[in-house]
Formats: sequence, structure tokens, C-alpha cells
Amino acid sequence: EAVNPQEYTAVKMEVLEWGPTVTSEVKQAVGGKKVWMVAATLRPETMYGQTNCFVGPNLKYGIYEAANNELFLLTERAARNMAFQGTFDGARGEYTKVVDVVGSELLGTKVAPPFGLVKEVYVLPMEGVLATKGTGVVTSVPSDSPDDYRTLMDLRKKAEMYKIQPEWAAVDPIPVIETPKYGNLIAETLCTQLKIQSQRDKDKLAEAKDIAYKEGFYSGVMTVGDFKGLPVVEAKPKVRQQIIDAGLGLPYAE
Ligand code: A2H
Repeated sequence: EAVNPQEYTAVKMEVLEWGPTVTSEVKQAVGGKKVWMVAATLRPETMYGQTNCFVGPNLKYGIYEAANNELFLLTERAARNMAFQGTFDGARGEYTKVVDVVGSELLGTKVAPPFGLVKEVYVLPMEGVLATKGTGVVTSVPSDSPDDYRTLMDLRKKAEMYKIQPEWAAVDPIPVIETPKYGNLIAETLCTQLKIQSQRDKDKLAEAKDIAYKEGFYSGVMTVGDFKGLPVVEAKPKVRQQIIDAGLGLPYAE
């Protein structure tokens, strides 16, 4: 755990249609309520470029009562943290689980990415999702995240092995930020330059992630959205606030 708290934006992806392996137990427990898959991100300004939602296939998730009769799908650890941060209705630190769900069951579930240029995206598996970070749900932005880009390419190569349908991984990376050194698809450029072959190529991915984060933040310019033309440094807090004001995101710290 980091010494300083990390300030994330938790983005709410509404479940539009459950995937083929979601059990009737889960569907019944949810009833007619709205369910949101909640992803923690450090790059809210990239949300226009969401193409998928990742879960760890072996991770345990739960669906929890949030505020306003809504339900949040995330790890129990994240539910507990949110309960202490006043995110849910009810007493501080208390939370109610509606039902358990395993990551692999969620594959192929269709969700609505907040502020996404593509309006419906599918849940896919990512091997490296940590149970100990964020909400355990990761929104995929393969234009700007090397991990997301490489995972998407792995999934496309071996759809059957990953137990996914090819059409779930069909959305291509969407340019949202221009950088002078790496163009408008920085993740793809870096994965090619550093010859990153798989999502398991941890050291090279860490290097790419570091470059992409710094380059995007300090030299990037928005090419889409309300803050098109603005440097990322300035646009980042503005997009974050818009997402929160729209009721599609919330601050989350850990
Ligand atoms: B970021 P830090 Cl475009 N396991 O969001 C693995 N990774 C996780 C996670 C988990 N449980 N929870 C969140 N993350 C990812 C966007 C993004 C992110 C872009 C570029 C870089 C980037 C879209 N994915 O992260 O260890 C989330 O992916 C690289 C810094 O707390 C989250 O932000 O620094 C980031 O890792 C948080 O990582």
C-alpha cells in the first residue's frame, strides 16, 4: 500500500445486458435495479476512448447496495472503503452485499462507458487485475494505456483460449490525446517500439506505462470532447468534474 493516498476517479459503467454466463441467481438478486460496474482510474481525461471493461476472471466481486437504490459491482475491499468514504446510503463503514459474482461469469456483459465515444462496450478478462487495488474493475482505454492495448491484442489473437467471443473485442483504439513524440495512439506506438509481446511482459509494460503517463500528462493535448485543444494538464480536472457532476463518477481514495 502506498504511503500517500491515491486519489482515483471511480467511473460508473451501467450494466445494459448481462453476458451469457451470468447466473439466474445473480439476475434474481438484482431484480429490476440499476447495476453499475465501477472502475477506478487515474486518467479520467481519457474516458472518451473506452473500448471495453476488464475484470480479473478469477477475482471475487460482489454487488452492493449503493445510494439512491442503485447497485455497485466491485470487490468487497472497495465496497468497504466506499462505505467509510460516505459513498453509500447508511451508516459509516456499513455496507450490504446483494450477491456474489466471479469475474469469469461477467465476460460478455454489455456496459455503457461514461463519456465514451462508443456507447456500448463488453466486459473482457485481464490477467493482471489486482484484488488489492481500486475496485478490481478496470476500464479499458487502449489508445493511452499500454496494459489495456496489449491485453486487447492478446485477446484478439486467442479469443477461444480466453473464452470470449471475437466481437466482444472488436472495437479498435480510439484517438483522444495527441502527443508530439508518440502521436495519437501512444499505447500502440510504445508497445511496438518496446516490442511488447504479451500482457505478461511486466517490466517492459511498466516502462511503457511510465512513459505514456508522463508524456500524456505533460505534453498531451485533447483531440476530442468539450476540452478539445486544451493541454491534458488543464483538461484532466475539468473532465473529472464533468463526469462527477453528471452522476457518472465519484472520487475514490485509498
Ligand atoms: B488507469 P496505480 Cl488510459 N489492477 O485507467 C490493475 N490495474 C488497475 C486496477 C487493478 N485492480 N485498478 C485500476 N487499474 C489501472 C485508465 C488508464 C490507466 C490509462 C493509462 C494508464 C493507466 C484506463 N485503464 O494507469 O497503480 C487503471 O488504469 C497507469 C497509471 O494506482 C488505473 O488508471 O498507479 C491505474 O491502473 C491505477 O494504477
